[in-house]
Amino acid sequence: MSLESIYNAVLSGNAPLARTETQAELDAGTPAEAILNQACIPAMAEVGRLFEVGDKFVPEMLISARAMSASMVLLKPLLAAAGVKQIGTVVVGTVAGDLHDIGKNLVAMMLEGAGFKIIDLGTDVSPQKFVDAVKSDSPNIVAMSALLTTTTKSISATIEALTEAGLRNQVKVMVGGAPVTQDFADRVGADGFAPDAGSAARKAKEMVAA
Ligand code: B1M
Repeated sequence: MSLESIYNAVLSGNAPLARTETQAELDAGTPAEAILNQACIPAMAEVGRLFEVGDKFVPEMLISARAMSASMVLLKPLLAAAGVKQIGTVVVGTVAGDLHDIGKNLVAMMLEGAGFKIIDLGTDVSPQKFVDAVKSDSPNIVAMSALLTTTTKSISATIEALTEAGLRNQVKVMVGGAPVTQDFADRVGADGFAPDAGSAARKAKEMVAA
């Protein structure tokens, strides 16, 4: 039992082992944040590196993602503190054309823990679906995640759709994901950018307070 065994379980895509090792580590008193930041996230980064150099393929990325999710089931209730006073509503989604949801789920979890009500639209969310959610749920923030260089253009398409629908002034837009930068956020006219889930929660609080 160690952070290394969780790392190895996620890296090798062994979901049952990831779950039992995570439980054992939690029982031993390791904080959920340490398991997430020192085992699960580095393992997924290594999966990505191995994919890049041709040593792992899409099905292996998928089984590693499932193993990370098995660990997340146990970490989620500990990361998102219960009973926090609600400070706003955030519509969250991974943009059109993009199926990556682990980072988006983490961001949603941290926002929930910070006191936001979360409306999670899932993955491959079209600009129209974001527009419809803003109309029906009047969120304070629309939070878009993109993991592919090619799908960052869906972020700008969604911002344009919000503008065309006359909703852009009613809602703040926060963006993030591996290929997204502060410079990109500025260029597409987003109100906020965060490089990781923890800073996304801080940024969202700043945005509603502003
Ligand atoms: Co894909 N994939 N993938 N993949 N995948 C990447 C992203 C890639 C970098 C791998 C690589 O080449 N090294 C590469 C993208 C290259 C690029 O465009 N620059 C890639 C590719 C190419 C692809 C496919 C095209 C492969 C193919 O089919 N040939 C394909 C595309 C499918 C599609 O979406 N249409 C594909 C498919 C998949 C799987 C389905 C197999 C699986 C996803 C499963 C799932 O999500 N349920 C998968 C995986 C697992 C990955 C890697 C290995 C891991 C992603 C992940 O979960 N990371 C990834 C490599 C990598 O990232 N190093 C890769 C862990 C997660 C916690 O981090 O998502 O970055 P991340 O989220 C962070 C921050 O980015 C930030 O906070 C999070 C937590 O701190 N953040 C936000 C995220 N959203 C935010 C929003 C915010 C703020 C912060 O505000 C709103």
